[in-house]
Amino acid sequence: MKNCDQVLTTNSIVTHWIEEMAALCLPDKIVWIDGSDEQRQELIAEACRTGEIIALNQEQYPNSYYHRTHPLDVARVEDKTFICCQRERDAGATNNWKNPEEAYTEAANFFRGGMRGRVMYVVPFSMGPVGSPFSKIGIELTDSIYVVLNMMIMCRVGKQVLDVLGHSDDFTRCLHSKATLDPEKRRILHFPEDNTIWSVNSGYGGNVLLGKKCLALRMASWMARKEGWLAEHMLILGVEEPSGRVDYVAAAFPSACGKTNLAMLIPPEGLKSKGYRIWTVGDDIAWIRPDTDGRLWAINPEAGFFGVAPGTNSSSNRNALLTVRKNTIFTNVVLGEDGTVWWEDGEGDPPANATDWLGNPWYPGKKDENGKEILGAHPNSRFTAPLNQCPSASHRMEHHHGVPISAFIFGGRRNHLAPLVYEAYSWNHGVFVGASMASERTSAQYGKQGEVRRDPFAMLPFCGYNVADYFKHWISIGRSIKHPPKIFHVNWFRRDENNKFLWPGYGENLRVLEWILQRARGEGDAVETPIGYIPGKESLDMTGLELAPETLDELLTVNREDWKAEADDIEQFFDSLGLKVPWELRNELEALRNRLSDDE
Ligand code: OXD
Ligand code: MN
Repeated sequence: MKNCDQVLTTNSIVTHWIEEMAALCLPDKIVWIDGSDEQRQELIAEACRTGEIIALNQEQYPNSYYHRTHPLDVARVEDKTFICCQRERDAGATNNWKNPEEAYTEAANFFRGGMRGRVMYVVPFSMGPVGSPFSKIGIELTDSIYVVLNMMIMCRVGKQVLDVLGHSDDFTRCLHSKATLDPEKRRILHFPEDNTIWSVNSGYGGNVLLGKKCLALRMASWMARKEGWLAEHMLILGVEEPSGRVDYVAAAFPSACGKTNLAMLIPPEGLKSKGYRIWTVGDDIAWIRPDTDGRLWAINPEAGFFGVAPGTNSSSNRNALLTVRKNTIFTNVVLGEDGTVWWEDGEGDPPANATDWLGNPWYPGKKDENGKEILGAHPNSRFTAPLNQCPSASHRMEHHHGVPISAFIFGGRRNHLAPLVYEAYSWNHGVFVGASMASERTSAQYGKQGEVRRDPFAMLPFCGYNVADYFKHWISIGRSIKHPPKIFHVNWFRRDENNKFLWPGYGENLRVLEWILQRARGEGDAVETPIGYIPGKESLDMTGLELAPETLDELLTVNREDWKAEADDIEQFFDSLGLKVPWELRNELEALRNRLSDDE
């Protein structure tokens, strides 16, 4: 291999592909990432020298660094993200589609010569424990040390991955170049038929850490359908009961619903003193397979957290704060002259002589020329930190078969409609609940306040194939296993007539998880409603929580008129997905309508 000191594999499929990509991008040099700490330190030194990253105060944040992205490159770009497969209908109504030949040709122009004067790093990575039958291998070629360092936290990276790959061609070919960072020429392209991902002209996490959303969700969902498993946008956590028994749940929520907080939940005093504990397996992605015991088993394919910083504080998520004290990369937060970091709605006061995410001098309350407050940290600023540093990290993280799932939980932000929790009547009803998941926009978000955005299974931007086929796949998985988990829906965000949240949330959510797990075991008290089972009176453990009985009643109310309107809206949504929406879900919609009209 030209301009390369050391090649870490004799797999000629790998080396030919790298040579081909190098001939396109024209890097000055090729460097293989072996996963050693020694090489990592060299990369850190190089990136500090060029200013790509800045060393933080090493006493307060050992081995931690700071990075700013380009101001126009701060989030995932759904309008520049494409599924490139032969038939447009395989991408479905919710994905952008491109013909693969056209996509390659256009993007090759953006990649061509883009690594001149740069190094191309070869990052072999495993999603899931190295060598586990659940895991998938990828190799990312990138011209960004920031990407390499993040990948080394988010996945298992290094020579041992190539050893497991051996001479196989079963790896995802991931090509990334910052190129010129031109937003117009930004493309995030998935070629599921070629096991290939191309990402160009971005340096922001979700677009460039190709193991995460691109491989572990979009590509993996395509593979999972073919191979009979599920790749889901779900956290996984274990609830340890006073008896020592641990049961695991997997939960899907749209962005901005506190997934990371729930994954690291700290039990409230009343339940902690009884002996409850939470074990974090993952905060974002779950790969789930049927096993011979008739149950579904899940791993978290990632090894780290790429979490949103603003709003993370000791009451919302103390475990996250404890996780990011070392070996962490902070992106687009406030940087103090003393090498400390800060973000809005975080902990303590901002540092003196700070600079904001754009690199400008910044102090709290700073206003722009129109009198509008300037935020110090970008709302989508992030921390990247190793999962095993989390105080609640599960010891089963490295287990090759993962954990058995007892319940699936879907959720969203609904101001008035959905009760605190309800249980689906059956697997297919649960799939219907997942398929019709939605959040209402809050004032801080895009679009009109209160407008409902459907986000089936929280997979809208991440399902790598026709979402209607994806619903069908869920239905068939349920049919194929002996002990399907029960399915629930939660809403932590219900408000009263004064627009105040009715439920305290955070650690108190464990009270709801407790009921869910009782129900999953066939215990616990429940009441039938038209939308599903809700907790019976006194079946939620309220030890240590002051909540007026009327508030709990309000939290569990099901308003038939509101739900009839919801059913109409779900029908419209299904219609928008084309003709392939499974009849089983149409039946569930009909059954819901019938239950809503019964006994009125
Ligand atoms: C994420 C997301 O960044 O879901 O995890 O948007
Ligand atoms: Mn996510």
